[in-house]
Amino acid sequence: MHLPPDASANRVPLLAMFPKLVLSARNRKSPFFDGAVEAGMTHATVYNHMYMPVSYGDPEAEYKRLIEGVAMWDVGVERQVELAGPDAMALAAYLTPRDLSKCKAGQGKYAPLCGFEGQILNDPVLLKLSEELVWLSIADSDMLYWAQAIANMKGFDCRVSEPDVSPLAVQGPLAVEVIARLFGDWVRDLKYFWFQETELDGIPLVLARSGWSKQGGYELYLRDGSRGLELWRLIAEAGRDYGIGPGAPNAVERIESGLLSIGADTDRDSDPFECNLGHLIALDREQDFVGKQALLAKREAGLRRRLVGLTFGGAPVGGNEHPWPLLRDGESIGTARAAAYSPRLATNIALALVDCPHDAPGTHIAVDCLGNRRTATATVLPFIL
Ligand code: THG
Repeated sequence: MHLPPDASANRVPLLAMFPKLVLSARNRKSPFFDGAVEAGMTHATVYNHMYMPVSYGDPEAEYKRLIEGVAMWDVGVERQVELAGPDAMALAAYLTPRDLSKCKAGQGKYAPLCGFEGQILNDPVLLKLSEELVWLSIADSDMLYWAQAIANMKGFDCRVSEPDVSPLAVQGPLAVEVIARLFGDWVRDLKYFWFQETELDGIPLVLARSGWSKQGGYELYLRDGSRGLELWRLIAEAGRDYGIGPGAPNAVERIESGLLSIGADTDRDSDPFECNLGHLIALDREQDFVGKQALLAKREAGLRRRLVGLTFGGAPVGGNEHPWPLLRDGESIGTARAAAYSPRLATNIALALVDCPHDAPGTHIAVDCLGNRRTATATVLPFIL
């Protein structure tokens, strides 16, 4: 887990020099905000018009906790778009290209949402609470307005709103121990992406086996925003014997694992095929859904670019503030969207949108990291299974 000597200097330098961002009423705080401040939050970003902690000042310790122990994350920014009414599932099925016909109550599904041009708008986790109640746990874009507009214009009998629900993630190989201590051994049998409505000291929750890492874990969907600090402290207390500490959706681990970050890895006209989500797009479904015609045409036309992995040497990179240009024989062939130094692979890695046919594994590609050229090699994703 040791980084080369110049790594720490490279990790958050630009953020440290940047002018301060100001908090204001236009962006909301999560119910866990005070808990995160109490735990020593040092860096935050804005996501779904809310503040999301991204670091507590020690990125190496935060990574290590996620890979070897257990971490708790304020992911209250993952807002829910609630579909409530007799047509809740019909609306959900019209919003996503994924086939939901076998989705049971109590089950979650990763369900990308596309626009009419077949472009990805968001990639929520869908939770089917009942036949008449669905949550779309969204990534960073305004799907509430989108779902309201579609529901109204198509006449679905369904109310679309944002409920008072905020997820807190507990991630890492020891997450199961912390959650079992709090809720009992039944949580060990909860299947990946399934969930259960429950409570903790009277705090209403949905407990799901999910989360934006490949290290295993749970998400607690808090259903009463006034009790965020109380829940945060209960988790911290129960996790103490397991060395729990604060963390955040981890930029390094998620690149290693190839988990998609909409808006970072994609641009406005990215489609699910180029993002390696083609297996989730059920084009042979009988029902119509938003983007179906465009996606059929895209499938016919074939890929124009693809999200691939890149590995490259040189000094460890501390992340990128904007996409880095990619070149081959002096010609632009795409962008590296998200870059990091991987301690487990002991090399720099990136997720990159690369024009075909330069996406073939083994292709050598020049990456322009802030004017500093490195030679990268294209690889298949994920970097680490
Ligand atoms: N949890 C909750 N809401 C969320 C996220 C989350 N909303 C926004 C964001 N994350 C959505 N993005 C993803 C991206 C990938 C996965 C989950 C959410 C994921 N993918 C698995 C994979 O790629 O291996 C499984 C996908 C599948 O079913 O095929 O887990 O984290 N509440």
